[in-house]
Amino acid sequence: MQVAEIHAARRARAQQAFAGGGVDAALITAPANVRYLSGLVSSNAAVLLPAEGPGVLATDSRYAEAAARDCPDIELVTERHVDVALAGLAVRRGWRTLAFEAQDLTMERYTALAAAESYDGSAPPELVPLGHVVEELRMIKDETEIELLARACAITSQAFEWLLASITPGRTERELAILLERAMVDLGAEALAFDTIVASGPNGAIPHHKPSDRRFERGDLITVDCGARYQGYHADMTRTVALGEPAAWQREVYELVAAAQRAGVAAAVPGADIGDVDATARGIIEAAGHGAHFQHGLGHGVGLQVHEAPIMGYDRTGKLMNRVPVTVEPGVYLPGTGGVRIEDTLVVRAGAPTDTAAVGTAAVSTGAAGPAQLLTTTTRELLVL
Ligand SMILES: [Mn+2]
Repeated sequence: MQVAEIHAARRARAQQAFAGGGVDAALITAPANVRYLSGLVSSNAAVLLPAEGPGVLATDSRYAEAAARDCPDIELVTERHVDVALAGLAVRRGWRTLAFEAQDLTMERYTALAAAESYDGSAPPELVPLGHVVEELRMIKDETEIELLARACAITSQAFEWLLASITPGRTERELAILLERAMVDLGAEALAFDTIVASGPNGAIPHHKPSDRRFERGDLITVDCGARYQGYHADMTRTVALGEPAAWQREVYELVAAAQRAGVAAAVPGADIGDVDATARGIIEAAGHGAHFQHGLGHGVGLQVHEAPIMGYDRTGKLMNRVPVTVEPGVYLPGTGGVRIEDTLVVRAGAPTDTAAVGTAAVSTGAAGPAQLLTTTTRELLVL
């Protein structure tokens, strides 16, 4: 399938998803959703999708050339106020009920969209929330998307493995983060998927610690949470390593988190309830008396955003499906003492991918761990440096 056809097929699926709900057209404004439906990467763009028939893309003059090049199959409007331009077009075409993405539109932009002055004498459209229609479509990835995600994850694993030689006493968290980020870019990352976390010693107890000037010491556990972005797709991986021979408690906590992580990966199968997957991993940590030391969710979807549907937590419902990439990232955090987190990005699979060569990863089979396809491949054994 040509790239333009992929985006046209996605728009058709989005139309099917909201058609029949009494909505004449949908205004898509969330940047990742606009990119998913049009192929355009822009900080100021929107897509107008009627319930039936071709859609319209709007962006401003800074992106007009890219839009003409990358999105040749969709009508293009070049305007600075993309929401109002497309809503005006909808009204002129008789599409009176307009669904909008309440999760994205600010109050200020909504107010402009609802204002009579925006419509040159016509009545404004009736605005109704669309819901997370496009985010739900984005959950299940096609093999092309999985290939890009696999590339982002391969860069991440490779950069991390290169970094291990630089984890030495006296090095600061900030220095290590910069070395890793540079390595990911050198290996082909277009950007970072998110700000790198390096948490050493007692800082390991803070799940989203910001790298500081603390110097590594022998006896530290060091948690590194990192990811490369490749053609829009975000990798997410965490490893915890020991600097010097670990104390008994460090090894014990590590083995506990590793067991919970393996169980979570094994439970991530098509049809599994996401609350149950969380509970499977969490139950192991709770049984060891550390339930209170694992307060975040087990994982999340990854794709055009680093955190996207499905969010896997103890208070979440929904089912995993074939070709849904997620992270599995349990942790144990001991305030004032330290912590361990182990995280992989993986793809929920009903079976092996049809063309493993195209997916570009050696880690298709996870053996006893279950049928998931692990995209981040660095060892999960405790590395003692
Ligand atoms: Mn994550």
